[in-house]
Amino acid sequence: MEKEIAKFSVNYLQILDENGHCGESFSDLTKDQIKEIYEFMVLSRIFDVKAISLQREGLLGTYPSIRGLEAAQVASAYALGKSDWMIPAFRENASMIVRGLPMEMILQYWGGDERGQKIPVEQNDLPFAIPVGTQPLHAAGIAMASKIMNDGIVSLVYFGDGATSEGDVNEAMNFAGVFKLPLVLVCVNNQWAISVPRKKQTAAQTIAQKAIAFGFNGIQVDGNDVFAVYKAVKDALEKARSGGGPTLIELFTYRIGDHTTADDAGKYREKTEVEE
Ligand SMILES: Cc1ncc(C[n+]2csc(CCOP(=O)(O)OP(=O)(O)O)c2C)c(N)n1
Ligand SMILES: [Mg+2]
Repeated sequence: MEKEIAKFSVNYLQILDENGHCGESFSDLTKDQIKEIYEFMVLSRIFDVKAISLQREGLLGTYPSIRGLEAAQVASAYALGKSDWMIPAFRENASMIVRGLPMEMILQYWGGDERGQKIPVEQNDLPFAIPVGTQPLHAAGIAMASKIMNDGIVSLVYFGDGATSEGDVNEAMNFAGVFKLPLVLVCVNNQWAISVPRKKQTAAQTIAQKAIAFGFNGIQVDGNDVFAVYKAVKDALEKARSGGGPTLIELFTYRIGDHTTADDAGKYREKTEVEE
């Protein structure tokens, strides 16, 4: 006889609608904090536009744009505590700005000088990880150290939708689940990994649901909704800090620009998709 022994569901979080309207007032942030987040988003957009023109002038090497990803990066980094660890992939320019790394250092790095990623020792951030999907294992190690030392520090690691096809990312999630690590795994699902669309990374309906197989919670969040991103990350950080273990947060968003300045997305995706 066959019977149902387990049942799972995946939630989606959205607070702002697609026109930027907020149904009920959002009280997790003060007016001053909301203004500061907005300033970081505008600053990140200006940084991005400037970086692309510097690259076109030959002053930077290859640069990965964050256009459209400002809410995802700014709100998630903003939710972190000062001594929490931020472990980026290679695209988290805005997260680094929020964490306080001087913008000239970020430009220095994309200009080919690795000293631009020499993170000040008092800042608990790792440098960009260019090899796709390697950094979640580093993050799991850092979170394991926090657990052993019982220091109340939570680690947050970013990776892309493409990175979820790497074994390393799945190993990190498995390790985090088994050892109930204070780790927040943020998958920035921008729908593309260079020219490979999200549907070719996994047959699963969501990326969030992958957490279920590793024994912890996964949630899909509107990654363009700054309040939803903040709330999901803040809740996951609190849960991790109080011994509740890891959370996988899928930030559902869109890579508006090319993969990097070395790419031409017009060659492999429809204009209508980008417009939509
Ligand atoms: C191990 C490894 N394989 C391949 C590459 C080349 N590469 C750079 S970015 C990228 C796609 C990453 O896609 P995703 O994880 O969705 O991140 P996104 O670029 O969308 O931010 C690939 C294949 C690499 N840097 N490292
Ligand atoms: Mg991607």
